[in-house]
Amino acid sequence: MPQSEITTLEQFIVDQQALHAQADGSLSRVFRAIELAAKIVNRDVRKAGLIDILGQDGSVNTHGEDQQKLDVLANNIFISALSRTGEVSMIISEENEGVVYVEGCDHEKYIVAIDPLDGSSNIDVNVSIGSIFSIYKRQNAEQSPNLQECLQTGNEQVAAGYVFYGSSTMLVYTTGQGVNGFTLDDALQEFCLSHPNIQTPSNGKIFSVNEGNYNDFSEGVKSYIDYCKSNEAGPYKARYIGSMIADFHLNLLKGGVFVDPGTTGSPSGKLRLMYECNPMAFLAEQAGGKATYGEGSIMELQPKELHQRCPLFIGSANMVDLAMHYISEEDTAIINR
Ligand code: P6P
Repeated sequence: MPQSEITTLEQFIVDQQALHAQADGSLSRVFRAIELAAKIVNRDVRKAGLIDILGQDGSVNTHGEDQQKLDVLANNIFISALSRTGEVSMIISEENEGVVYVEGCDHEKYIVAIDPLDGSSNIDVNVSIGSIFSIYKRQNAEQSPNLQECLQTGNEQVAAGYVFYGSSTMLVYTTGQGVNGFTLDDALQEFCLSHPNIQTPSNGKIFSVNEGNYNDFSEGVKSYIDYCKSNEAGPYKARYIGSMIADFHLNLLKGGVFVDPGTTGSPSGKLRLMYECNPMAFLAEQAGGKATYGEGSIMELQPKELHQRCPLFIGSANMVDLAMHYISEEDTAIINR
């Protein structure tokens, strides 16, 4: 790409800020922190096999899951970068049970929810992983920061995105004006605009679900999966990487549907609402796709607690609609009970 055609993430952030007369640069500073954290985590992910940061670090996270060394490292990197912006009062992280209150920042504008390293079970086997972020504005920055302020619906997000440590490293995000993808140029150490204005196809031929759970799915989900594998559907191609960002990104660009539904053992599914489902739903809808928990839009769900789980059907609009024809009301977890 000729030098004259390169748009770096930094330039894009500056250009975007210029479009909003009232912008004071605070959100731009948050994005720059996320960009820096992404570059540092990328550096560590790319050399994980060479230094002692593979494997488990011997602790468990708030959900009782073994923490990988890179999980903890990524979490510390993102929290440190966000805390130093002076723009963030609270951080929600998959790796922290409670709200992380940023010291000396009680009256700042933003709340950031992160999954610092999603897909961590794949780290040691060199399968793609990623970091997810979701940014909210505080409704009243004059008050003392508190947990209740964090429990906003996904419709309140001011920005969301992910960093995908795949065959290349990409940062994909939205501020509500479409979805743009930036690829890290290793030599320049700059994220460069590579996927402007991403629009996900309305239809596709890919479905992503962990069929190992088939017997524990509801009858509606089973019938939908049977449809995906039928001659009527084509059948669709089954693609399941086991890292949501990788599965989501594949379906976003090529057209398809990613499904992580409730099961008899876990009626609300496995994925977390605040820092997995909501940010991906924002991106999906901004790219022309859809995201539902089985009845309504994911982003309408009122969170009741930080690490709340919810079922997720996300991807190409027509494919999500078709999935919903198979998923009757009693099939989906009764989230709001
Ligand atoms: P399963 C990774 O740990 C993750 O949170 C998501 O990235 C991924 O989609 C899901 O879990 C995979 O879960 O139970 O299908 O292996």
